[in-house]
Amino acid sequence: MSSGSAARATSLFFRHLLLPAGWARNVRVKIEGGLISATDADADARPDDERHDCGLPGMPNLHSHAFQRGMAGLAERRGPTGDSFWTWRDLMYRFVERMTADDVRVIATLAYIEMLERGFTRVGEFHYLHHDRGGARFADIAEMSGAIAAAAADSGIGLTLLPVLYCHAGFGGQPPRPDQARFILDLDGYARLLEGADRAVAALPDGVVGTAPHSLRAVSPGQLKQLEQLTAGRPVHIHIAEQVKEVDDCVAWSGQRPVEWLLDHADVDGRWCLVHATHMTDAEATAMARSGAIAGLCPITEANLGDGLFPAEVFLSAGGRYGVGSDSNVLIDCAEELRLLEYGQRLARRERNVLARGAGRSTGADIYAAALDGGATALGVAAGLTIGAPADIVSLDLRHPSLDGREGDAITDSYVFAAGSRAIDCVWRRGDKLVSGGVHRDRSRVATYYRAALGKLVA
Ligand code: NGQ
Ligand code: ZN
Repeated sequence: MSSGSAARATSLFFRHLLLPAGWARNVRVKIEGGLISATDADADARPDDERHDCGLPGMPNLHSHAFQRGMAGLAERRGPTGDSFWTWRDLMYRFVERMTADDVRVIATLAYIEMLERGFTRVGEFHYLHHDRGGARFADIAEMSGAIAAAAADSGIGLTLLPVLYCHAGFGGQPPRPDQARFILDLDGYARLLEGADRAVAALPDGVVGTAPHSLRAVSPGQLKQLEQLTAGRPVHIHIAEQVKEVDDCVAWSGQRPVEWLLDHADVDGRWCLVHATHMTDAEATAMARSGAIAGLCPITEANLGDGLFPAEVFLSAGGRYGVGSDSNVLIDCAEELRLLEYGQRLARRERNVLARGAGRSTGADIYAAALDGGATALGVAAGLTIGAPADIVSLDLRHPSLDGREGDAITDSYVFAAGSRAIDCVWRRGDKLVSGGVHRDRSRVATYYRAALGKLVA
């Protein structure tokens, strides 16, 4: 990533800018060393200011498995019997079998470029592909973590790396399946991986390393406790209650439902991100909200995999916080995640404007603000365009017919529900303009490598 423009002081001028307090007019944003040093509203543009119509803070993408971008669209053909999340997972395992560290790096770089083009400026990479083909150990246990960090560096996206502990095939410590061999670690290995991940991410300007017990299926209660001790103070992400079978298996194993079990057996607080948390009783949704944990919602993937619908109303009325993730990366698009989040609720409830926080409030603006705050918290960084924060900004072209003449929250509504990511013009990461006219500066070069890698993998 070139840091030419990030190094010196620059100023951007926006006719409309979404600041933490809401939309402001005629804002000069001063950027020094990639960080915001001032946001002056109702200002006059100066001759050297780079002028834009409209800017929003870049959205954190709190849950990604970057390598799955390589199989986008390749799991949509009906199989012999009952297609489900579990048959999809078998296909996904087969796809990952042949991937080298170089393949992962190239596929992740393209995925991250697309995230930047579609409104995300930081990614939480839930990273569990640790070993070489056939489960062979790399000389450096953090080789694959290094490939992810390199993809973040090459694309310019902010990275919160979440090295995953994956030990078992199911509840009660079931031995892993052969096709899970590339994921498996014990706690000693995990401790070494974490050190390697810290080293890999230290090369990035604002990298964060969290921790991720994969799921209650893959990690035993004893391992979860040890992991908590090993990783104190870091963001903790876990997949939970995504599928009904997982809930049933958890009840058969423990007598409790997954979210119920977790809240009873771990110190779940605001450092935690519970990814999916789809299948919860009202009591679980209320207790989860009160714990302060962030719900990691991935509407496009949850729809694609047939997971089910998050109990948003109960969760939000208990004060729950959420962010969004692109998970399987079958389609990468911030506005589309936010739109589908609301549309799922509308379809199920046969109501409108479900996620707006009260009468007279804008649905798009409330979802955008909630996902910004929840996503940043989950990824261990500050939210929004505040002084001292990285200048991670997405500009919209207000000449788009669906945005023409819009002001204030109507901009957010029209972006999320009408124009979508086609209205994205430029994207800055730490003050560096990576995307112009909706296209990342390295897209075509990286797409060439990507096609070569895929040509080999999808033969
Ligand atoms: C994953 N994906 O880690 O990529 C999982 C599948 C598993 C989702 N849960 C693997 N959507 O759950 O074991
Ligand atoms: Zn996931």
